Amino acid sequence: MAADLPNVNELVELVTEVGDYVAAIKTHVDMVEDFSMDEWTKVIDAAKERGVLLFEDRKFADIGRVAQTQMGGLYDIRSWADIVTSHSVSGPDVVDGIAAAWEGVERIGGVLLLAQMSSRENLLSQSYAKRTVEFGEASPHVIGYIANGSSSVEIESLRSMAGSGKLVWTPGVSLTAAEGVLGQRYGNPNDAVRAGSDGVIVGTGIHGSGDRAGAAREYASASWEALLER
Ligand code: 6AU
Repeated sequence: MAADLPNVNELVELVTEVGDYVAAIKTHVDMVEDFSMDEWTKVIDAAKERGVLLFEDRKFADIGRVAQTQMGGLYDIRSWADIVTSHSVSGPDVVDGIAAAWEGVERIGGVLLLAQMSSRENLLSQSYAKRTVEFGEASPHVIGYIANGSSSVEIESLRSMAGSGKLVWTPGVSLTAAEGVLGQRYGNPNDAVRAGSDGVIVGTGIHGSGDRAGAAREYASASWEALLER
């Protein structure tokens, strides 16, 4: 679940409402207006209480040494995130930098590499996705890939490149919308899972709903039913 909300209390409320229906809470910690490490502990505790993984969608993209440092800093992502996202544009060492940061605080976590994107006219070509999967295969820290949830064809292609040893998680899914704002594209969660997605990443479809727990339950059951059909 993509918890794209701008303050800590709202995030805690959301985690409390939907925690039973989701596997992970995906955050963008740098959009939180009232961030302090003390306040953030409330989000960490709410996720822990419900057995939900914390997934910081940081989309690292720098050289390994800098990514290692960026896992610390004000947000100290290394101390609470179980999963982070990273681009592969800078080469494979970005993943080693992220892993070294976790090692430095005696934690381990998993990296999801962006092999595709859901936004229109993005530059992540098929050959880029293929190289990304090769980087992922060579690293024990890469647990899977982000694929374009709005396209069954792209998900199928990524799944066939990735095999069954790594996860494929897909943003860009909605039960109601085909298009989002500012170039976001959506596909149906059922189609995405049947095409090979192991987990749909839903933001607006849940946090923008009048009944957020009900929406989370609907996305969970749509994914589960599709998985049984796969
Ligand atoms: O359901 P939405 O459109 O409200 O939110 C989708 C979420 C956002 C994006 O930052 C993220 O998914 N996302 C990503 C991720 C997960 O890395 C990649 C991408 O290609 N498209 C995308 O929307 O929090």
